[in-house]
Amino acid sequence: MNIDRIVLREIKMQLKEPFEISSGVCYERRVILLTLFSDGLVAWSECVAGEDPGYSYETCETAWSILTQLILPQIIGKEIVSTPARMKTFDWIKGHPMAKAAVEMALLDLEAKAHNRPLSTFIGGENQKVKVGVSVGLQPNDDELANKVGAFIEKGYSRIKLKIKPGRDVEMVGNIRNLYPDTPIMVDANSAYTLKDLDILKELDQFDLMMIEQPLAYDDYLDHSRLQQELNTPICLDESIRSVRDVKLAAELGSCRIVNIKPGRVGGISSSQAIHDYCLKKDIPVWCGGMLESGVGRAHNVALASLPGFVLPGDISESQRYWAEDIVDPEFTISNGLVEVPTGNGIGVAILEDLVDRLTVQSAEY
Ligand code: OSB
Ligand code: MG
Repeated sequence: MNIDRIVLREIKMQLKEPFEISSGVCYERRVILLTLFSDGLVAWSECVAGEDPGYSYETCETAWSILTQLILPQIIGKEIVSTPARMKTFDWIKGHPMAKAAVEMALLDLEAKAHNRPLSTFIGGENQKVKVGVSVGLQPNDDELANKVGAFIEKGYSRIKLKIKPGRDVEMVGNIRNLYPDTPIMVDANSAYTLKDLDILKELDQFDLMMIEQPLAYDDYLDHSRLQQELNTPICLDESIRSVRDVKLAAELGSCRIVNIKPGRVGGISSSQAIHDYCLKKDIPVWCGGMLESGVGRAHNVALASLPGFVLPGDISESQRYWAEDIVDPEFTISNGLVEVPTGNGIGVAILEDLVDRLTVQSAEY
């Protein structure tokens, strides 16, 4: 596959409602889209870097810079024999997994299309439908949260994730648990606590939560291990897991019992597969996280979540949960708590290019 042309774009997508987590609020998603052209085929991926460095040090600016200055100039006009081999040539760049993941995932979409296969089965996926949950941001008050949760349960989501932070935790979660005694519920703190908050975190044990996601600092495996020993509820790591090496560390230390895999955070699909394979061997359940993706990133996530180790519902909600109008056709929809894995070649969805053009705020071409 020779890479004939590359387009990198930033588009602006208005969220239906602001999404608030312990580290900040997102009103509008700045989505970076990568398009690769090769021998008549067109491949797409999304870079999930954030608007600010509240979740990870990567931002739209850092990703744009790494992609345009270091990676894309090395891809244009080049023959790609295999995606892993090509990606290896970027190992010298330390970090920047979200920028690298965008390139890897576009190359995989291209490769799958060149083989006339869906991305899902091309990467070892087996399931035709994936279980999905919904991540509910912090709300102005408990009543609004309860209403939102009720509507999502009505929609059929198979688990509810509540964002928490100090001051919005035990009482808030207890209220939801009382209202919805049978719903699978989990919480996500996005690193808002320390071991000084042990008493609060222990109180969460009473609510029969599926897991507590990333309660402590993103780089603290030791304190997560100490906390896990004090809790009955499984800890799930998100921010802390950037590679299969991190998972091995966390598993050996007992820092978590569940792992959230986001391909952007770990540098792409191949790294996600390595984490998946290790966790499957170690009996650690995994699930696919989300970064408020457009339909492009969502299509990649759905393909990944079709691998057999993804036994827990992912943060892969339907397009309508985020956007008035998604940029893919068909958009993603939920039915009976499941999202269908596209069966077309590659990511298996068409891109609404006119809409993408209208939303574009900057672009670079090679
Ligand atoms: O911690 O999982 C997270 C969104 C942005 C940044 C971090 C997180 C999230 C979510 C949203 O929880 C999940 C989704 O895409 O629906
Ligand atoms: Mg999280």
